[in-house]
Amino acid sequence: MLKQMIDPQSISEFASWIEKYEKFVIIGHTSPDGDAVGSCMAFYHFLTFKGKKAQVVMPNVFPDFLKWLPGTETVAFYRNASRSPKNVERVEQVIREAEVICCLDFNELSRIDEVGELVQQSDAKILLLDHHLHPADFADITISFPEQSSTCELLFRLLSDLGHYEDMTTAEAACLYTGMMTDTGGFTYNSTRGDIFYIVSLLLDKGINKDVIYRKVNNNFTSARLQLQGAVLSRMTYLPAYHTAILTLSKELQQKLNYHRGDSEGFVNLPLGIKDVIFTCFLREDTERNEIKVSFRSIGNFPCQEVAKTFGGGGHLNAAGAERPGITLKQARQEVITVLEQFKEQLEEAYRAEQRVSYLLRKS
Ligand SMILES: [Mn+2]
Repeated sequence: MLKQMIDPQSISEFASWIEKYEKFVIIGHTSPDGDAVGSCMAFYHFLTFKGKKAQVVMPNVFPDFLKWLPGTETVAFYRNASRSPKNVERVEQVIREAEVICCLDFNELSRIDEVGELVQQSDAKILLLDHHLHPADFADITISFPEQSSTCELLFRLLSDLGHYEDMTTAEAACLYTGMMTDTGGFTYNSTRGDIFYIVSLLLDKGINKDVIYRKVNNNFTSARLQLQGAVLSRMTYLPAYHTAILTLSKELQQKLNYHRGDSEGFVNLPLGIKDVIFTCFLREDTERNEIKVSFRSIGNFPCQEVAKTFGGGGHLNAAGAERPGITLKQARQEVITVLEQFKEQLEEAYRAEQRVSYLLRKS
């Protein structure tokens, strides 16, 4: 049995909205990932099953490896590659007419850019369902559990609490599984609780093929993308004294290897595969703006957001980023190395702590 987490009052209030209202809009965050698209599409299937008029809205497009998710052909994008005003009008209209707006996988309206202003102007009831820290106070019902692996895990709980498990389709289960899988890196982090796997087993009982889902999401690269990865890795700077590795991607290399937006997604994680590396940095020269995009990742308790702050950026403990306008890639790399010196003791401490972490899950 799943332990009840969501408070019964939120559940019954949302159930009453389903009774009362017909027009639902479901919104995921800008640059939607597997959890955003998965949770939005699962919610769309659920509300459609309930006989509601449901429309998923995304601030911008999601990557190709998520297009197979059932129902994505119905999504309305505020911005797409062609920036057509027709899209904007369509989104403005559905949000204007919405009676209920469901905000999934983000914690504040700034995470959905211009769409956030439309939500603010709307009179619709708002549900926020999310697992990011510090949810802003803009919803009528806020269901926020930062310790959940994913919004999809939380949505599974909500749908079960609403008595929907019996009627859940394979399509819905596939959407929910995708979000749980992608937000935990294929169940390699943020996923040490047993009930995550209990939920997975309930999703498998709905007939999904998790092996195929894994392949659709992860084995979907072009050969050019893999070649780009090889070129970036061959230029890696490894700094054992700081337990750090830095990757760079110049404009020149992007042109040479026919780079497309999103092709370097996930590169920042690659050096974490090196024994003894606990902190990584990926620097990419932007092709549109004169700036360097900076991403950081760490494992354990080394705080990425503290490093990002010194570059005017921000983020979380294990993932953060910044933008550095008006400098070269070389200068950016030198800046990082200089800052690493300030964090040297913290890096060493975090590295030592990581060595002490046990494979045994201590009950907290
Ligand atoms: Mn998420």
